[in-house]
Amino acid sequence: MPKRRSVRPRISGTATANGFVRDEQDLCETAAHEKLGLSTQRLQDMFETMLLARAIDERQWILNRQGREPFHISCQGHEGSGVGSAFALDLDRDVMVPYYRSLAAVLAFGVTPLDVFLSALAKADDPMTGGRQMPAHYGLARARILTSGSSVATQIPHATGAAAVGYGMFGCSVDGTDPLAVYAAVKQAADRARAGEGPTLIESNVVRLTPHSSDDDDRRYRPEAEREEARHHDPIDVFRTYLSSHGLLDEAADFEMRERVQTSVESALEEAEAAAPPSPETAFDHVYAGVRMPNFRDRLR
Ligand SMILES: Cc1ncc(C[n+]2csc(CCOP(=O)(O)OP(=O)(O)O)c2C)c(N)n1
Repeated sequence: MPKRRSVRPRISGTATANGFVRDEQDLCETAAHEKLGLSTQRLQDMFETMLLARAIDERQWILNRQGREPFHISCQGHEGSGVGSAFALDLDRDVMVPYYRSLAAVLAFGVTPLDVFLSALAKADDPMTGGRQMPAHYGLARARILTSGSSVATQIPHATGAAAVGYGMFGCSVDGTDPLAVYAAVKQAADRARAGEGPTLIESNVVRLTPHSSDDDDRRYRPEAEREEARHHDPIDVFRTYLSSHGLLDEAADFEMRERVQTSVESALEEAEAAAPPSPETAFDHVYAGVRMPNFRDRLR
């Protein structure tokens, strides 16, 4: 897992009129990470975080099918965008406002696999909401992640509140399957903001590799060709290809990371499953001030 530390890479790419920082030629054919000042260690941390998100997510689908996690909404396809954005930010200063597919981003910000499973399995020790929210509603004060509501797009006013945004803002569009393209864009946005140049709207173009959630079947509404095409843009493959073609990750390191990730997922799940559920009497805690859930079991006696 990446350490909570800040980096200050220099962006040498040029911003075009619409603020698009990624020059296709530039980032695809020459070493983007060098321009961004990213060390091999940091790149491997990014990749491992993507693998960890994917492994947790895959485990969650299984838990859902086994009836152990009530609902799952997947991050698959969003790992590159999540990692690229989170790694470009300062974990000691910046605030994240995620949505339900932001697993890789929140892991990079300090959420642990155990936090994720405690939340997904609605345990009392779930540090997000104490087992009161649906799975994938990330929010964690210690990691500077604002709590997320279920209503679509409500994170936008939250984020605007946090960032004091106005209209007519600087914007750019990036390939969200490429963590380095997203990193470059978010780093530039953060640098602009810190220099007092205002907010940036970044459109991060991602693929969704799964159905909308565990409760629908996308074969009924998405053509096979479209689903197949998305699989060719799997951000994990995109980044692995990048790292190996630049000699930054060999087979052995890749294998070792995947083993480590699986071990971490299995042990976190084991611990989360053994954890206690919240007691029924605490159902109103943190929801209504000063209201205690009646003890129905006593009344039925
Ligand atoms: C205000 C509101 N209306 C409807 C829903 C139900 N809902 C949950 S996710 C979703 C689709 C969101 O689509 P998009 O933002 O494109 O993200 P995707 O899930 O496809 O990644 C809807 C309609 C909701 N959560 N909130």
